[in-house]
Amino acid sequence: AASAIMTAGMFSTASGAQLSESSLYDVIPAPVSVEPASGEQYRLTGHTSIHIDKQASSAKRVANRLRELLRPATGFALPIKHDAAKYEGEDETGGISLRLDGSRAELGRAGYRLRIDDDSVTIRATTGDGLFNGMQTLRQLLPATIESDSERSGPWTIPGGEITDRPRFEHRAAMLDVARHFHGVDSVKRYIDHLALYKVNYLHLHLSDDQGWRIQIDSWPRLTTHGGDTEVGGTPGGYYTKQEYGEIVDYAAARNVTIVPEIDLPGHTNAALSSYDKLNCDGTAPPPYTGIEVGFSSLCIDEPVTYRFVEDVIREVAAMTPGPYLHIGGDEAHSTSEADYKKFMSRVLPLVEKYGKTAVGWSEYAKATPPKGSVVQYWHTENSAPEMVEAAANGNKILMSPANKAYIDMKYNEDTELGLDWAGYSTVRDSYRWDPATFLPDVPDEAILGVEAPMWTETLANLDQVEFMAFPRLPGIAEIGWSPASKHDWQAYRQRLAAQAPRWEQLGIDYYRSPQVPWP
Ligand code: TNX
Repeated sequence: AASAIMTAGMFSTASGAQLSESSLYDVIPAPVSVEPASGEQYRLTGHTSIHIDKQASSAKRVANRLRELLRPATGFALPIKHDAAKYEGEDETGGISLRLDGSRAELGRAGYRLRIDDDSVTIRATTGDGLFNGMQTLRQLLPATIESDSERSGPWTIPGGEITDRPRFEHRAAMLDVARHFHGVDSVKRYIDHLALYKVNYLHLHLSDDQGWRIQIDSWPRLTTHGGDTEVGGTPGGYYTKQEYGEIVDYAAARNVTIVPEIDLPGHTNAALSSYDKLNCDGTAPPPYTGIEVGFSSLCIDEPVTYRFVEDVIREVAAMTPGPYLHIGGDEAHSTSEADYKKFMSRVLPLVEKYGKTAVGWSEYAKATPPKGSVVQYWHTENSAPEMVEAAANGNKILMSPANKAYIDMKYNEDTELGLDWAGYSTVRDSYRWDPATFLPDVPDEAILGVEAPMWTETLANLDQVEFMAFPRLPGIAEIGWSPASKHDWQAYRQRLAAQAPRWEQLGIDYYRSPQVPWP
């Protein structure tokens, strides 16, 4: 048994002494409570089946995903069995059980309890989301070769014990800028897979900017046929058709990820302005832009056509977005006067409400006093921000993305070829060692919605490059968003992070081998 456990935890700790004990701890984000049962372990075999309650469709969704995850490497059939009556008894099924009977008081909506002993594995939760989160933990407790897309020999052992877990913040997000460089459907799907592994549950897509417009809008077709053509550096861009966007939304939903679309307004709009003469104050469309400056473009604030345009876009984007949020940007509108900015936002914010969505905007839009319940995404680096304190007092929620901590497009150090450095270098430790609840000490904890790791892509032309910037920083941001503050511990984290590397290797992720981490 000991050697089998060591297989599971083989890369897990630098301190070999606790090897067999520690493998149940090798989970990112760190769970709330971990109780190893040394000596116990479950072994996945060709006889293992997955059990769900007969009528539980959300459990069915998770069971299907679990089977999809485990099948390629194990080669096992892993049949899904529907127990005849609603399950009430002990864990006597002998397989992996997914049960929607967890205690809500203890686990909340997205938490789970995972129990592993010699005979069975049971995940309990109150919702399919909770089961899904438990499944991702289970996945990380299997040997890294479970991520292989071809059959491997195992043995597929899982260390025994019990994990009880629930998220600190409901909102744990990543952003991908598909405007500066276009990233196609397959790339976005792959990024979603990475997010799911670390229980990140929102993906914000930055769908428009000066350099490109990436989402089909039927009422304004030139946005994509002209505005989608280009990207930074002058290489061909691209865009998502409505059908492709729907495919992304569905793929994400199946992995517990909600898409948050962003149409950046009223600045960052050169691609739109370039597509239609009539959107410009002087009636003349500017040429496409393929550089990386910001702050030079603005919609024409006093023209009625501007608001027909914005309403059409918001209506169409809202209609293809099942999630609650619509991000309207609002950042770096340096070519829009403050008075115009407020005038613009006061007309646009009601449109977001009209089409049934909650508005999200970058820091600056707080000055337009968005309605109660709207989300302000803090991207500045200062630890004091009176506008955020005021926004919180006005009933807004603050989503934390301070650029010096959460921007994973920042270079790791002066030798990093990719990325930008305007917010400073950001090491793996820097991006991990901060607390979203206390970064702005004057904003009350209850106002903090969660955390987001933006990935701007001025310098990132393909997903391989995106992955190099995301790994290993993204799992750290996921952990500070999910795990209780008491579990944030850099020394322990760097060990657990190192243990993820064999998994990334199986997944074909090219990551940065930071000297701060004791890689195997
Ligand atoms: C600032 S921060 C921007 C983006 C850039 C990014 C690069 C913010 C809301 N806007 O337009 O892409 O810096 O790191």
